[in-house]
Amino acid sequence: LDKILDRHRSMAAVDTRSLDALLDEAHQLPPTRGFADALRGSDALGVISEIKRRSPSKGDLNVGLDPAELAATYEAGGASCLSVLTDVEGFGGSVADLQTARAACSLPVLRKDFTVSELDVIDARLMGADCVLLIAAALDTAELTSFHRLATEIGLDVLVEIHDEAELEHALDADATLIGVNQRDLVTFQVDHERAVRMAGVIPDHAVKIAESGVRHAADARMLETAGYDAVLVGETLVTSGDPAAAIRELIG
Ligand code: IGP
Repeated sequence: LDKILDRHRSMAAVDTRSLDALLDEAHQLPPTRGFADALRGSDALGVISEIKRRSPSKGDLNVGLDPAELAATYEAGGASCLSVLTDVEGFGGSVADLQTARAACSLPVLRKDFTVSELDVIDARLMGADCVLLIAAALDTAELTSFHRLATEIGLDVLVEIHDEAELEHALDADATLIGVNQRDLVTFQVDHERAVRMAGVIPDHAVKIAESGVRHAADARMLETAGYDAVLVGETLVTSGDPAAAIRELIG
């Protein structure tokens, strides 16, 4: 994580584009698709289906995937939302992947990337995302709060990713209403279902609760749903499945 963050921070440091001009542009865009609303609307477990070609921990998952075809398949399977990796070096993603996937379906789309600057937040909106990811472990409280406010101001929903109680405090201080518990530790890459179950009990009920990473089987989904999660965010299981639509139907239950 530190290596990826360093790379993103050094890119941000040499970005000299005008914040004001980009903000103006962002304010003129048509409304977003309503990522949070898509998750709040239903009693069934929501599935946020991810388009991920590779990852630093697992290597190649499905480098040759077709983002348009996969997005349409996810929608047909009943996914609530899409998540698309746009990080190039670590995950083999791109802005083009996000735009191609979004154009091929009517689902709201999360830009899955390492947001480290205000420009990153605005870029997410300008590239067509409906929701932006803020990783609590990667940002200090002031950044988390100001990026969250900026994103909301330009019409983006915000998913704040946390691991534990301390990060939850930061998320709530920043007024987060979409909270994702990453079951995978960003340093050891271990998946910890027990921590996810514990965290579901301490996230306030006004927030939409999302369990991220390491969701494979219907049994995982049922366990997380019973613990109190409104949705799961699933990548590897779907991009490596021979029948992603059927896999989503099973996770929904
Ligand atoms: C999906 P998985 O284990 O289903 O492929 O995980 C998603 O949670 C994972 O890609 C992820 C991620 C992130 C990727 C969670 N948080 C932050 C990049 C950055």
